[in-house]
Amino acid sequence: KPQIFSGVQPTGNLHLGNYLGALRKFVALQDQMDCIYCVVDMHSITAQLVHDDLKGQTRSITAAYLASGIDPVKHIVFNQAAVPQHAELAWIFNCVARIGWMNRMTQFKDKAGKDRENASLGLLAYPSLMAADILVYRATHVPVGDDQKQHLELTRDIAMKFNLDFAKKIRESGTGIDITVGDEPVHAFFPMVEPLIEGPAPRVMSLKDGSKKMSKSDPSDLSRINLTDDADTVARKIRKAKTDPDALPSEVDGLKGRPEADNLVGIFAALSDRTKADVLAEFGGQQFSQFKPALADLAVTVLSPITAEMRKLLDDPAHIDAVLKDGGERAGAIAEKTMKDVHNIVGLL
Ligand code: AQP
Repeated sequence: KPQIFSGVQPTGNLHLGNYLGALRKFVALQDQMDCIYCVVDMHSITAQLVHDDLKGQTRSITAAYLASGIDPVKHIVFNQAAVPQHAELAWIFNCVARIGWMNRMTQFKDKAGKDRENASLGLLAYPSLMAADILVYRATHVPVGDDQKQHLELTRDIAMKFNLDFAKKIRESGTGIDITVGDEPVHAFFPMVEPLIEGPAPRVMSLKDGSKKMSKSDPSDLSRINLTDDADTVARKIRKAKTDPDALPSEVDGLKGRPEADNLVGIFAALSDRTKADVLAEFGGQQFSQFKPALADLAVTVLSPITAEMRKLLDDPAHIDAVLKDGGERAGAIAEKTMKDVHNIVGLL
């Protein structure tokens, strides 16, 4: 049975991009697969080391998982630091991955900025830890937003190099699996992960600039819809969202060269589980002054029950901690087994 792994960093408030790129997909996949959803707290100290309330932020993302509808009993919800095997496997992957691979990552270039020499070593090695997060469970499918595509390709490169470099040891250990890479059958230890990115809004863009992704670190709060925004704020942000002067087209082709229009139609489609074509069949020919209020109503209808439930859950931090503890123990048991096999394959006594 395919196994899902994904995670969200406990940095800042979740926004609509995180919801549509990650949480909503997490919930939808629960019926089909075994899912492991992590709050990746160790990732959140790569770009900024000291946080005012990292524990509180971890509880808040956990509350968002639960409020969105993730079932922590049927599936696993936990925080990364509770399972030390993530860091242990990341160290081994640091020795598998090449420095050149890391230097090419666009997220590293964006987050490190011009002063790259001064970025933390952890920020450079972020993709190794992400590969370890996934592969310590030998997960096969990873629901993420489009911005994580490059990191998942690197995860495949790391898995592939490990599988090839240790091919003889993997065979001798008897712990390998038969997979196909391209059309080639390969006896491997780590699977080749498949990203699950598709959907009408794989990369939700800033409300102020259709060429930039919606992001927690954008200095303008008007650029994003936070999960904690009240109905008036959501409506105001959508009203003020950048658009062009033309009416909405009737067909998807008409969105080409209109990034802001494309973004808002994509958001509407994703929030209502429809295709962009379907949304344009309803709104094509209408002005943004008509479309924006409908989008605001839809966003509030979808997000406000989640926000309300999150607030309720956060009133009982002991419950959240109990969910994380239980999830950490169950995740830890799987990770421990993988690391025992990895030690054996690598030759660590
Ligand atoms: N704009 C987005 N559209 C679609 N998906 C997105 N994700 C993030 N932004 C968008 C997805 O959310 C999940 C969690 O990502 P993360 O914890 O790594 O957070 P992030 O990517 O650091 O979030 P931000 O807002 O982009 O933060 P900054 O500003 O720090 O870079 C992932 O699945 C991601 O793809």
